[in-house]
Amino acid sequence: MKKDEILPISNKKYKDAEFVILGVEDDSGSTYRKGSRYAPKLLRKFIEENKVDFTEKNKKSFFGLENKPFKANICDIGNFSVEESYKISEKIYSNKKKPVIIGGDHSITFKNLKSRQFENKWGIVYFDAHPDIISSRGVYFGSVINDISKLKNFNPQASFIIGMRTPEEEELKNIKKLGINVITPLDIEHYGILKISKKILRTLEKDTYLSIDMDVLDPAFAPGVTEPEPIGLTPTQVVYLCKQISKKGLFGFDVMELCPEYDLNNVTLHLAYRIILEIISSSK
Ligand SMILES: [Mn+2]
Repeated sequence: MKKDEILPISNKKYKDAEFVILGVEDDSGSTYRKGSRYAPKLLRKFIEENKVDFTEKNKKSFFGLENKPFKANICDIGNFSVEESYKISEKIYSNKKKPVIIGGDHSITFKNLKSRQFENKWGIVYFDAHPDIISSRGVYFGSVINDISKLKNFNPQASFIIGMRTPEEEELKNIKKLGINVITPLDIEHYGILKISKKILRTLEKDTYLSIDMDVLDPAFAPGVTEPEPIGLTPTQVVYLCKQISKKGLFGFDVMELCPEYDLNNVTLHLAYRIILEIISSSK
């Protein structure tokens, strides 16, 4: 890995890092637009070329409402194939560190969670326009939540799908069967973000994983995704909720389904990077 392909927020060696960033260059689990495999490389290229630097030396070190300096211990280890990423995730988890995965298609979330030993009950917060809970087919980007539901100690009642707006009939049945919580964009509009956020924080387990499909955002903000759907969340809503959840504690997170070929002026890549930074900066 060349030095300019490592993100500027990488400030520690692996052994001293709490967060370990890895890109996974794979879109074999996608059946719609291909191209998310290029996202990790192009995101790094964009950050390097545009000098998007939020490290303290650049003085842009303040995040969110708390104006907290950006002080997390981070090691960016580069980009990998999906097969390589399983072993890396296993190591990250066994070393009690937190993976930050840049996708790639959404099936990578399940493929890497499989590498963790789940000793306690745990849940997921899944930001996505689609519930990805198909059960008639497995281990692809439409079955992620159903695949995850079979992992040890998974608690669907302490899990959320946020931003859903295009479920299939089969998926609505599976949501009910599993008992997973769903929050739609209209729920956020109706109840207000504070009320929604309190409900999420009340419900989560101590062990929580956060997964973001960039298509949870409205295509006006994030056109460069695999499967865009109108009537999505705003960046501020996503970041607000993610920061609250991150403050409570996460054992890892990912940002998936970026599709740079359809992006406009790299706005989706830029937003994805900022979301990653905001989550890390709020971590407890
Ligand atoms: Mn999706």
